[in-house]
Amino acid sequence: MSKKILNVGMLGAGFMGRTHSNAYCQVNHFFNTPFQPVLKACYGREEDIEATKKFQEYWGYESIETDWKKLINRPDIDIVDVVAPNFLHKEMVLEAAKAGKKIICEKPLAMSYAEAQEMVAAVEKAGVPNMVSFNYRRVPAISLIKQVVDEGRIGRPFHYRALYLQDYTISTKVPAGGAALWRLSANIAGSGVTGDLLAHSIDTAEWLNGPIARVCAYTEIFVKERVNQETGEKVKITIDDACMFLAVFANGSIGTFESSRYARGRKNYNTLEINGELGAAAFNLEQPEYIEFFRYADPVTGQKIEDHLTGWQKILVTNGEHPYMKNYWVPGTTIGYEHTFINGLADFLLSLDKDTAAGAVHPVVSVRQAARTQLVCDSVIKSAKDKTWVEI
Ligand code: SOE
Repeated sequence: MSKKILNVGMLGAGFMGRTHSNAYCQVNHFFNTPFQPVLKACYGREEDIEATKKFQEYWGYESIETDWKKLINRPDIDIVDVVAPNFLHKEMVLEAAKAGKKIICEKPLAMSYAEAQEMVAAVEKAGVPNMVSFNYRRVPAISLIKQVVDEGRIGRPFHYRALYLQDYTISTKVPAGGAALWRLSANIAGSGVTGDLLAHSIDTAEWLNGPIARVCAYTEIFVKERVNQETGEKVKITIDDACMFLAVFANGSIGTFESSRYARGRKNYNTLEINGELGAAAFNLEQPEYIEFFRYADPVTGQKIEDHLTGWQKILVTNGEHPYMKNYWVPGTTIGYEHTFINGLADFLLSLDKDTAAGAVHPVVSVRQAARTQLVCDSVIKSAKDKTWVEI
């Protein structure tokens, strides 16, 4: 099948710029999408030009722009991919919607729910295809848990538990601001671990277990001042270094969420567990090809399964019948972090064409859905600030 060219404009050249660029390069090696992405142009600030040139060279972008508005409005750009720091997401998405471009945006969607609402209005008015990159939904194992929940194998859910832990900001010498550490500056990132890490946990939780109805949170800032990498001055840190919250889901189950960048030893420890009447399922990103599953009762009869081998099972999610896996290697061989972005992009590209849409494993996470996650994040921050429960 001859593929239709889709020219990509990448707005950012950092870590997420790499994960998204790789996905465009790889997607048609594994999925039969009707489009051929072409890495047409990437954006970087004038002062970051050397780093942007390296990025261009590594990934094969045809050109560089140092003015993101110019890049968005170039007639040869079809997809605008927003991977710039969070404070730029809104303006970039609004401009891309105005220009009628297809939009992919990194999480968190925005700095606040108010911004997110503006973005939803603009994108929906323009009627352009859009996706927010909540990549962990595209881990085959998490996707299998979604299937297990939808099949009724968990039954009535009681508990949901999520952890998202890192440890890279423990040293007081870690500066704030600058290309690598903008996540520590409130005016650039919006929030700390809540928007950066818990947004993932919340997105996955609501996908698996339905909407969160109310939250009660506590946040902490462990290092209150840091040197700004760009100005050399000491700045007050106002983002949440750690956040814990209790949640009540609309389905009556209750949840705990914990996130920190001070969890010594934890690098990208992203886990979840759901416990229901008929069964339970658990996932840990450090063993991404497995789910753990506890089968208590038959979802059809509701009867306890009598078996002397009852207990948690560790299931290797690499078979062709597991989500996404038929597109990769032979059973038993594994895939990794970068494939979550490839899987998400495949779903996006397949869903752009009515003839291939049914081939997408999951619907994409729209800007509207990501705004909902933003609302939960804002409610968590508000709850911590006001020291009270917040209804969502
Ligand atoms: C932060 O360190 C970060 O890169 C997040 O921004 C990503 O969303 C997460 O998946 C990995 O950690």
